[in-house]
Amino acid sequence: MKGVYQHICSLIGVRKQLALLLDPEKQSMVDLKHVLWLAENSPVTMILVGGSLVNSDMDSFIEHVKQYTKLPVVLFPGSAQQFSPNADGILLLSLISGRNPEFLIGNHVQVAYKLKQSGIEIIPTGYILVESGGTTSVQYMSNTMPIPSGKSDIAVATALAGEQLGLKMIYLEAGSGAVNPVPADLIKQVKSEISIPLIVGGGLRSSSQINAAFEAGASIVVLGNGIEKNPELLSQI
Ligand code: 1GP
Repeated sequence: MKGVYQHICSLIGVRKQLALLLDPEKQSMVDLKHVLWLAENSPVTMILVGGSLVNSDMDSFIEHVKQYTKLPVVLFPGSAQQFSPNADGILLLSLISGRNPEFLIGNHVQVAYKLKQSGIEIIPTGYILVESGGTTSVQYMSNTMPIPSGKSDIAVATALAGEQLGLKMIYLEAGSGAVNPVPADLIKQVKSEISIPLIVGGGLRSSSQINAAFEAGASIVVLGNGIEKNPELLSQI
């Protein structure tokens, strides 16, 4: 199989791509077998695994996920502790909207050797938090301020700087369970300035919100809470 990043890039402009976010702490809330069956029969192209607070064993969770799907499983770590060599890849997130050195480079230094030894695919990703109508877990846990949702010029310049630094994807994040998703106009403006894939997530709970994100230019839309609450949403998209 092609690498995950190459696979994502090859599908851009060909079809819409969803990423299903599974939080190991909330595994009891979903029927994993059923959700992954729905994912296999939907536009989902990868499974993301991670969360703000993960105490469960990532190795066994990913093993469990892989029993039910052939989709690539990619780590979406909320902290340096969230690692498993069982994953196919990792979104190596640098929180470029924030000014907390630990989330820009500190955590990365701590896990650099472990990542190299594991041999898993590394996808360097510029992570941009956008204000979404309330304090989100990611905002609180990272101790960073999101970019105000009305300041798309700052979001665009941040994404552009990420691309210029050599990051391979930009992730526009409203935060898990966000009151308001990233505004379509902001997605559109960021998309028009960058040439790397654009991931959008946070607070997307309906087909119309998901379609609006795609229409604005998202290459990949991430769904977490929306699927935990209503797995059938996957078959409606
Ligand atoms: C969170 O963008 C993801 O990091 C998904 O958010 O859980 O709100 O879908 P939701």
